[in-house]
Amino acid sequence: MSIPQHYQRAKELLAKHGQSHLLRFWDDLDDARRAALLDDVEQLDMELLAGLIDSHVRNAPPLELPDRIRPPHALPNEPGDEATRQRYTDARALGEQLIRDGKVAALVVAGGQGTRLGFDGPKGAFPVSPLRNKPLFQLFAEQVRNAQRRYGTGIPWLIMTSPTNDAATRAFFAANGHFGLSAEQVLFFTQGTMPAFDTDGRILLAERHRLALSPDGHGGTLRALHRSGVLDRLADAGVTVLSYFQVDNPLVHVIDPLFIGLHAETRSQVSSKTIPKAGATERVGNFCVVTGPDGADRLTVIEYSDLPDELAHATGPDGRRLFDAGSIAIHLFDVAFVQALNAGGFGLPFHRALKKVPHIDDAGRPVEPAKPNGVKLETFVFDALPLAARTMIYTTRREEEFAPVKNAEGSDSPATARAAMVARAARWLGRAGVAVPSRPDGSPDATIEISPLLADSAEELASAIEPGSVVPARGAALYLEPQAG
Ligand code: UD2
Repeated sequence: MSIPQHYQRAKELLAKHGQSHLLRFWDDLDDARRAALLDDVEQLDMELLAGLIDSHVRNAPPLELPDRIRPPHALPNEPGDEATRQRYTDARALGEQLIRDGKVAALVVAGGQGTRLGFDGPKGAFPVSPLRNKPLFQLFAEQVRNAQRRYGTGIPWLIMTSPTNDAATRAFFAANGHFGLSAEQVLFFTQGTMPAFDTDGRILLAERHRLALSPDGHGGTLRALHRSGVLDRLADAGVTVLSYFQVDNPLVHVIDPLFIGLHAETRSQVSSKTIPKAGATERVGNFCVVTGPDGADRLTVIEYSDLPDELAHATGPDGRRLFDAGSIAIHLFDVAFVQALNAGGFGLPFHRALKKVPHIDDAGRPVEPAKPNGVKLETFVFDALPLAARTMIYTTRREEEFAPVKNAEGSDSPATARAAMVARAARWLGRAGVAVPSRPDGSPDATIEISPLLADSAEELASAIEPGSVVPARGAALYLEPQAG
């Protein structure tokens, strides 16, 4: 189709939906820019958007919470009795076997824009480790390499990017030799986008020839996996489980045999890790149980902002918080489950967020808003949980697995993540019989970094080093890595 034909089609479609202003600068554009603009317009699913503009953009949709929200059952971190101890031992062995058999792939969602961190580049390129300044992507890559060596297998690693950071992410991996992984095993795929709107429901222009588009939320992962063809490729290669995590968490245990084994043993379709919340209203999702349309119990996540106060603060007879299972965005997804969702043409619900959206006004002048001016629509991956018939939650420990890098300073910042990495390294050394000097407040008085190539758990570190071989001096910097040769 020629540009004039495309233009005619776009013009009619946009007029029908009250979005003709998107072509306002057409006459000023050269051919390349016209083509780019038509490209953006053709990406829009106008039928879907028309409904959402009514329900989600002009007004905030009413919060519809399910009836009878109950706390979930989560498997404990440590087995409390002999039967559970045996169960965990067997599950770990099962998980290890699945990894060895090439059934497990890692999946990181890295499509977000990292605006809060103020870092100019893909968030995974952010240098975070306390001594070597390894970027987030390298910490994950080294865990994958270590697991491959330990289990004598290949582990595909899927990286979800967004159109904004895809090229930069690929270039970062290429420039760093894929951090020692083979280029073939690192599979990039790109998530979809949604336009940003003003509060009257008009789509915003980023430039005269570009719509203001942003990633469609991490819920887009499940569809993009399918649309990119990556999901079927993995299934053909025999992969059955995806180990899902967010790019912002340097402590995540990328390939966890116990978690994977428990997932398989319970025949779960989606499993999640949880931690006890730091406070009733901590800014993490809350795992809850609700009744599905079929009358069966379903696991769901209710965002901190949506959980009613009386539930957030509710306590049981023993005085403990009832809704205490925080979501740290670590999940296992069965490949067959994700395939079935896509075959059924599923759609996850959209969530509305009022944000600062830079754009151009009707005269083409750039607008840098000082306060939220636009509406973005996103889907969340955890909204797939209630679609699963079988789920499992395993409790992990915050200090072992959760220190997200979200803000430039203060809580959940590079400084808090680095401190958590050092504290965990010191704890692992302690478990291996190495005494680490501490400060009066109990924090380690040494800066320690353990290469994920050496160990990704306390147990592995204990078997990798001799207690007398490492002596951390007070105030020293100590980097532990595998010995060459
Ligand atoms: C998320 C969870 C929250 C808790 C917390 C743990 C939501 C809505 N809330 O909070 O419950 O589990 O994480 O850290 O998710 N991303 C994409 N594409 C997108 C949007 C996000 O890949 O379109 C990635 C992003 O790169 C990041 C992750 O998803 O790795 C989380 O995104 P966020 O920082 O927006 O989530 P946050 O902090 O609101």
